[in-house]
Amino acid sequence: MAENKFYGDSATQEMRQVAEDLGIQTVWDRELLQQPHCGFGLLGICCKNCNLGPCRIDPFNPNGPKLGVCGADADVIAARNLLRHITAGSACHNDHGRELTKAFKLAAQGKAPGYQITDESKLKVLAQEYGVKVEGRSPQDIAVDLADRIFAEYGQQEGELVLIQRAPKKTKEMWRKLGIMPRGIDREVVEALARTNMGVDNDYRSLMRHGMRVALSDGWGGSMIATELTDILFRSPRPLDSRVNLGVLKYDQVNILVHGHVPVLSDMIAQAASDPELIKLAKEKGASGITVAGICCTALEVLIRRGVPVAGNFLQQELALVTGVVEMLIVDLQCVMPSLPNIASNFHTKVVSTSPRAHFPGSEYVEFKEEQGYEIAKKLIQTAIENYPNRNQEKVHIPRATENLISGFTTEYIFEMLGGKTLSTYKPLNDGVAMGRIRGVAGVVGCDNPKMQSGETHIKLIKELLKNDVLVVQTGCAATACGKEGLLTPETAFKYAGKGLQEICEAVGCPPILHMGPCVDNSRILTACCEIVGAGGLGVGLDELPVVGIAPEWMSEKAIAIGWYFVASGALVIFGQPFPVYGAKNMTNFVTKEVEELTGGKWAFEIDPLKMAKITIEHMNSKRKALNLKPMMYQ
Ligand code: SF4
Ligand code: MSK
Repeated sequence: MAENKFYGDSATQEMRQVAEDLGIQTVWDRELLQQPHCGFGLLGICCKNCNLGPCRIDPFNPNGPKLGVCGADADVIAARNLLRHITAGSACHNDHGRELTKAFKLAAQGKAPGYQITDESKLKVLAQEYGVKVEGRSPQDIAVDLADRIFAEYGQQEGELVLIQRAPKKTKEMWRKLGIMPRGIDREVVEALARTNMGVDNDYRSLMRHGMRVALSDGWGGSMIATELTDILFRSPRPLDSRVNLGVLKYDQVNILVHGHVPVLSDMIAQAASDPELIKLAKEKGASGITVAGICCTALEVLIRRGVPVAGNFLQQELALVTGVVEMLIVDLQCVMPSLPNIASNFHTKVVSTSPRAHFPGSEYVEFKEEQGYEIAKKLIQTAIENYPNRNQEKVHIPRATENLISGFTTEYIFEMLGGKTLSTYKPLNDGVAMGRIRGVAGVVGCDNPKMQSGETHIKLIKELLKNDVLVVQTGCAATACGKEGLLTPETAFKYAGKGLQEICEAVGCPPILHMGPCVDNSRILTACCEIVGAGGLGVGLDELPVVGIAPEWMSEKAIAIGWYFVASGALVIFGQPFPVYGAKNMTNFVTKEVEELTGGKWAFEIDPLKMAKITIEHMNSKRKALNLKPMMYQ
């Protein structure tokens, strides 16, 4: 294998070579074939919202069209397109929250035997926020009422979301003043689609204001609901050890991969895999046991609660199959490449799709129903075991690379970590920031993207942030990228942390990078920011905090939605590559400058990881100055 022919972590490089040797096309090959990507698309100035078009604005030719057939200019076209991206991304998270609510209600009613309420204290806190009576009632009765309230919030037409009330007063007043406080969850999505139809909302600023409302209904609505209910159903995470990268797959075991996002499925597979009957069957078939590992965010759901190893992030989903040792790949939805059944056809691997929302031609379809969750999971695992003898040993290749990682830091656990069990406070963190030991907090999140360096952007960025005393919180595939580099172990991370950050981490016993879970758990970052404001000394609104959100290798519309709910909540958000907006001058100005006057947050686009770090540090410094905090202690 030629050294460094491919970029990325060593397992990715190794498996890309194997794929090439087998003549299997992967995401990197297809990305190359798309180059150069369409300039109009990249700039956000093509529109096919009606049959007067499709239209495109031509910024390259002075005599080219500057308006669509209907008269829409570049700003309107880019704003409508962007609003549709935000909406699709939010819809995914919101629908995920709906799925959790459904499973939660069925569990409470005793109709989904494999599921149960495991965190009663969190249930009570959430129920009280939703105005559900808790005193003298069983957890099941509380949960049924809570589920109904949440379902009603999806269809709510007027008023305000419940969980957004967690935000500081100043921030909520800003949203009300701007008219972007979300009224319901589904209604904001529907209104966004209506507004972007030809000839409805023709003002880019108004379209963007609604974009923020939709995004807020995701972050403080659907995503936060998903996080809360997942904790209540499947246990609230606490830090635990596990392993990451393709080397977690085993030569002598039945390997089952779960891929997608909604833990209703993956958790049940993880549970059923330790069923003695199934382990016995695996042994009868010649395997030494059953390995369940995950891809993408569903991996992180079962990682943070059960310590299930992570086989890989988004870009590694195809490579995982190329190992030739995967007996079954079980998918639900989001970020699941349509190419998988075709790649699996080169091996004995069975691909099973399970969601009525997400069908994959070439896969088997087994609809997952919570009512029979455990039975279905068992049946799927049994089929995977029966497939083990079909493995073609000549095609087997597992890369060695794996790393340890620690994950499972929640808003609540950070309380405990900082204040001990008796003292519930974020104050030590705030003091660390105020005294100049910690510069600020950066959320390094999002996907991995073949247009970038397959994870390397994350690594370079994070090392630079740590060096400059920035505490890092992570979710999603960005976290997996850092895990693969060994950065999610306290020892490795300490190697790179500045002196001030090290002192705080040592004093409170936390690593300088906190893995908080999958993408929906970006809602934990929102609630942690609320706690920081609540602990005092760092301003009274979210916009005053020295925090920055960064998605260095974003690819999904969900990342756009997440970025927007942070911008609407007052944060600077940096994307490695711009979302399609640069062809529209006023829109570019709006997202990178003007929006700051409205919410305190804004966008920056920068591909170079060291420059990303510089923008982050400068932004934190300016927030520190505005708060009149002490200079950084050691720099
Ligand atoms: Fe063209 Fe306007 Fe129709 Fe878009 S909505 S395709 S810009 S005519
Ligand atoms: S899975 S949205 S590639 S983080 Fe959440 Fe990873 Fe991005 Fe999908």
